[in-house]
Amino acid sequence: MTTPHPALRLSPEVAGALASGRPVVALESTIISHGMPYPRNVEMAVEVEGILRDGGATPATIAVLGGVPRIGLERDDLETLATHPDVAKVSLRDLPYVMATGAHGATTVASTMRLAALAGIRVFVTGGLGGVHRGAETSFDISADLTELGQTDVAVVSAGVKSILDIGLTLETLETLGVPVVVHGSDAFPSFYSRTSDFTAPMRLDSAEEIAAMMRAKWDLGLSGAVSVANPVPVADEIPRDEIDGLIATALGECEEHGIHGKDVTPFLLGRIVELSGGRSLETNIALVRSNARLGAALAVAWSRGA
Ligand code: PSU
Ligand code: MN
Repeated sequence: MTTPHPALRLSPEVAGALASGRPVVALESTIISHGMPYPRNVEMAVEVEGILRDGGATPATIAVLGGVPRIGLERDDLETLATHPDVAKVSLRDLPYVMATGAHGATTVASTMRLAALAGIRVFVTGGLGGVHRGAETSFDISADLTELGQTDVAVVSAGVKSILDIGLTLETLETLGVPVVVHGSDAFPSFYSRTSDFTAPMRLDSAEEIAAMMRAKWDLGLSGAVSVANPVPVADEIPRDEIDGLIATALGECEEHGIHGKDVTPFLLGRIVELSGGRSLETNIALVRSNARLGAALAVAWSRGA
């Protein structure tokens, strides 16, 4: 096992599970603080930890609290992340700042991946990845999630890439960065709210065991970086593309009108899509995180069997 980096504070439960080689799954916290409204955000966070436990894995929600990177949180910590007015959205470059200033920070996919890897965790469950934004040819808005996927050895389970982003350019960038993109149980690349997109699955595997074998093959060869696992939203919870695309277009237009840019773009768009859909997109978002947690637990179990 990897010795956790000394700057991290692991909960006793997570430390114990890692030390004895039991399955552990990392969870991000930006989805709590900046991705969903209260109280659904904290309810989701607690529920997803329960799903991981039921699936045989120890949950390790990751955030920076009072300047300390924490791996594995208590209920009170989740409540703080869900309600505190000054929780920064912390991507990789923000980590040193929140640590030096003793602030609270909710970690994105990029920073959660890095902290998970520093703790020795290899499986991470989230909702949606950041990527190349539409119009990136002029805005240069490309999420640091992508560069981190290119360099840190963690399997990241998501529901694909939403069409607030340029899905095609995001997939091209992942290819350039050497990140395998494997779709679980489907021939289509999923677009978060919907099971399909205009793109086919770059790779397909139908079981957690096969995905774990791919992780092992990649890292045994010394190929660094993530394995991106895209898990399509369950059929019953999907919002058809023609319905969600109109709402996304409206939200994107408003984003431009208000001159919103940088790290505020994704939270703004997610919040507006929840409002414009009358709350339906939030229910879909929660359903897909639940489904990702079920797959992530199975993947962590398969990984720890062979590790
Ligand atoms: N997509 C979602 N919900 C989220 C995010 C993305 O459906 O909460 C968050 C994740 O934490 C992701 C981050 O890592 O937004 C990407 O932000 P940016 O585009 O600023 O890098
Ligand atoms: Mn950005």
